[in-house]
Amino acid sequence: MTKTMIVRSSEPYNAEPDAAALIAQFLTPQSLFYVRSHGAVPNLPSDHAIAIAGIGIAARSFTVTQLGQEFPARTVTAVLQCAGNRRTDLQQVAKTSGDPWDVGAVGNAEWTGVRLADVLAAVGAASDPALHVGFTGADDVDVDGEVARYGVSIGMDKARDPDVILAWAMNGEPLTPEHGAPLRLIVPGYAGVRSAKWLTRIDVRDTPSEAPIQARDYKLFPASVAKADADWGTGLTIEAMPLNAAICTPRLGETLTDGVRTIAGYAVAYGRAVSRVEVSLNGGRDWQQAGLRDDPAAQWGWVRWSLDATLAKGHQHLVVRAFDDTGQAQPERPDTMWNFAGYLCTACHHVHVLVN
Ligand SMILES: Nc1nc2c(c(=O)[nH]1)N[C@H]1C(S)=C(S)[C@@H](COP(=O)(O)O)O[C@H]1N2
Ligand SMILES: [Mo]
Repeated sequence: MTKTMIVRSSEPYNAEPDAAALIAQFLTPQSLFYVRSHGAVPNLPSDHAIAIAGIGIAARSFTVTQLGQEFPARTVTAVLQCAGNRRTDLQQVAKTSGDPWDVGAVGNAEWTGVRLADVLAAVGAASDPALHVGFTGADDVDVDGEVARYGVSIGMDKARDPDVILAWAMNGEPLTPEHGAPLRLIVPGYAGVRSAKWLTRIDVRDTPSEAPIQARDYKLFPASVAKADADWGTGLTIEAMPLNAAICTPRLGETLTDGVRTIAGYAVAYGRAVSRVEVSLNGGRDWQQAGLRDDPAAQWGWVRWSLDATLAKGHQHLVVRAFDDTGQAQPERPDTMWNFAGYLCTACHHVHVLVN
């Protein structure tokens, strides 16, 4: 790993890039792409076979090579973001569980593989929207003391979306072991947790996955619920991701010299366009429109934005807010969205700096 990665946990290895390095390019290189693994990285051979089985289908297994031979290749540009991205903003409100991610548990990559829909059709899976498609990884993970294989599921409608892919490459290079080699799922628009790495098994089911990652983790509860009281069946299963934006430069607590400074970051609206991004230099009283560096209509990708602003001396309170194409902006303050697991911090991002 390069020294631009900031390690949030060494075992399992979890790391995010330096925020300025993250937005230096549209496609995030694998070496700068955050790593979020719940257990040890398994070492799978490149000819490892993935089994597909379940309701109404002719069970089969495919190696990555076979998938590439039997189905057309598909490349999708999509953001992958951990539901815990920006958790530190919620941890400033009150303690939460989970790794202290800053703004870097997100990346934008070009993923290549085959459509999950094509593979499901080839084994005869029904298109019934009441069905679920489960995914099992090769890694064992510990969820509150219960150790089990990594397992998640998505609904059949999403599974049949032509942009959901079984991917073997990222930005034109084979996946590295930490990003899921030889094959992972990519579910554009959904929280990173659904994009299972190190796939070993796909199964068509009539219920969501019962694996602890699906059943008792990545659920959103109101602020009034403590972890000890959580009724896992009632929490919101985090799937489709909401509008988010963050300032990547300057960083919280940075000291800058006065004059014209570039304020820059990313915005992501998942399936919607980012209609505008605004920056405030005075804690949210007045707003200026930032320039968008990337195509704001790219369906699953992110938009990097920047604003050259004149900063006066003293403590300055910078804020960013994005709007999507429904005209909706991010909530103003993180304290309105605190939850015990620190998920989905999508509040306007506030960064305090000292200018002298
Ligand atoms: N098998 C497996 N898949 C997994 C995980 C994992 O721990 N094991 N972590 C998930 C989570 S929570 C996220 S945010 C993304 C992170 O993908 P990355 O490490 O390639 O950035 O992978 C998801 N897929
Ligand atoms: Mo995640």
